[in-house]
Amino acid sequence: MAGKITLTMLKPDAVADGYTGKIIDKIIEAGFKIQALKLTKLSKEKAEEFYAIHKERPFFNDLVTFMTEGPIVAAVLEKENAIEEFRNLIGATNPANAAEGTIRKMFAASIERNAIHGSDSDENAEIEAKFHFTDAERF
Ligand code: FUP
Repeated sequence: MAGKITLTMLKPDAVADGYTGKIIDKIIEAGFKIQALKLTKLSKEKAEEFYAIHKERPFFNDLVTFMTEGPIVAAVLEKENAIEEFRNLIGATNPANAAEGTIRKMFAASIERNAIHGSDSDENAEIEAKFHFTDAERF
């Protein structure tokens, strides 16, 4: 499966603002197959674990608070060259720098509240997919 999957989270801002359907539609239109999908909510501990790589960064506490403020939609997505293709679809981390037509450009308010996550490597995609889903939940 190397190179074929990415893990996304529609973040609490996007879900609360009612963009779930529109964002999933864009993902499917872009040619991604949904392997797994759920509405869930991160606990403080799980958010800290997911973003552990950013533990020492000044924005870490605000990031954890934001990611736990409401439900998220987690999904495993499958496509050839999934990591790069999906990061192109969602756009730059800061929506102010995101290209026209990207998900962050269309639906995100700021770098802190940027609507959507995409894995940054094949290795992390598998780790993040297992973080959210059991094998039995993936199709
Ligand atoms: P990305 O891979 O695009 O999700 O971005 P990063 O892994 O660099 O950052 C993870 C999350 O930390 C971002 F989605 C939002 C948050 N962040 C900030 O709040 N401030 C920053 O300066 C950088 C990232």
